[in-house]
Amino acid sequence: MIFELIEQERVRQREGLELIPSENYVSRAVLEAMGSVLTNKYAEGYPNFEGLDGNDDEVLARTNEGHRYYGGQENTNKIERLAIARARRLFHADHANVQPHSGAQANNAVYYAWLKPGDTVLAMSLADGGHLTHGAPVTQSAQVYNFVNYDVGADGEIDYEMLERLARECRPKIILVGYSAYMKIPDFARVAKIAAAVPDCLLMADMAHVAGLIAGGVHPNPLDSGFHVMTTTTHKTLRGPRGGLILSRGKVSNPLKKPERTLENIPTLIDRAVFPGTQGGPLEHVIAAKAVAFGEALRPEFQSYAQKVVANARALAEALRVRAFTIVGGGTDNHLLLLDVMSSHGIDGKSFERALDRIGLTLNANAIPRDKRKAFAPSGVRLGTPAVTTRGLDEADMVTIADWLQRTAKLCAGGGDEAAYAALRDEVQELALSHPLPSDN
Ligand code: DSN
Repeated sequence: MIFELIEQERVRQREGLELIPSENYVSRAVLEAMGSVLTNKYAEGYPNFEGLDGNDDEVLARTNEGHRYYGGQENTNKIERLAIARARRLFHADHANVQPHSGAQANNAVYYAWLKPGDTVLAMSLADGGHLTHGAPVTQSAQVYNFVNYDVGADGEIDYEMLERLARECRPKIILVGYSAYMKIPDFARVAKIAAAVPDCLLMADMAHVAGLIAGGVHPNPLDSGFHVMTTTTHKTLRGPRGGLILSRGKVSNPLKKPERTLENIPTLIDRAVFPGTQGGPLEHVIAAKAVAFGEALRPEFQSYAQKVVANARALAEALRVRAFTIVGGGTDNHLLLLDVMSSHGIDGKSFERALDRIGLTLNANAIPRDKRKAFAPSGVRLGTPAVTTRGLDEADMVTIADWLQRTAKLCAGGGDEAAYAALRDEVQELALSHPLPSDN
């Protein structure tokens, strides 16, 4: 039963095109590492963190000791050391914790590592493009810590003046930059300067959406601009397995010994906050798949992939603009776009999402800044190019996709016609099937 459903999902992915900006298609090697016997193994604790500079062979030659609570770790220690070493190389970090099960777990671990209950975090509101885990009232962290929100301005950019004023007034213990629906490049150096005037303030970047663009050299790295910590998921632009990752700058020491609470010790404070602070056994099959994906991202081809993701997003934005779609912020500097389809076509985002599902194009309904509509039928949709670029689509294909979006928006606004939807579905399927999934190769 489950096997058949997985096969049906494979067919859905093959025959359709994925435009959700936080999704991607992994390689066969990543998929196989995920589905390996490593899922049988407990490995609570950490491998040894010494000797992680250098290439893979050097990392493996140096040590295979660890601080683990179970025997039989000769392979898991090596796998996790390689994952850590590759992540450090990819993101110029002093340390990497590869164990978070998700981006939410990664963010919560950083909060737990640095904050006391009631401490203030300055972050972007969910409504303006932030993330649930950045203090949305429904989350556990919002019950424990005091989240204060800055917004985006009318131009779609972070309101840096508001951020600076709030930092002065609230003295946050964390300033958090990083978003789920933001199309500009944050000015990390400007935020670092603001934070420098706040005592004991940790600079944290949640780069889940753009980590692959950072790895591919087309987006700045916050760790290069004075940020202490960067969290990310590993499955979006980074094109790895579903999971989380925490990168940090500072002194790396033995996680069994509690260090003094200083910004310098943040790598070890985070290790202790991940395990045993907020998680138990790490998912070594996922960590192996992360190591494979980091290895892929270290290759020169990945830089070319990242460049194409951004070029495709720009081409898609332009093709949508000339087809009268309203693009929030006027365009994009990264992999994603936010469209206000209520203002351009008089349809809500959820209806448009469902109409596109019928033709095999997948995206998600999304609120736009200062949206007056309810979350389940917001004014906008969010879409992006990481997955279709992996599939090999180019800028000319983005014009075709924009055309399908325009025709579907008209069908959706006009009540729809079954035959017209079916004809569009055939066109999408033909393009999709001519670009196999990477795991089919
Ligand atoms: N749920 C992710 C997204 O789609 O942006 C963020 O974690």
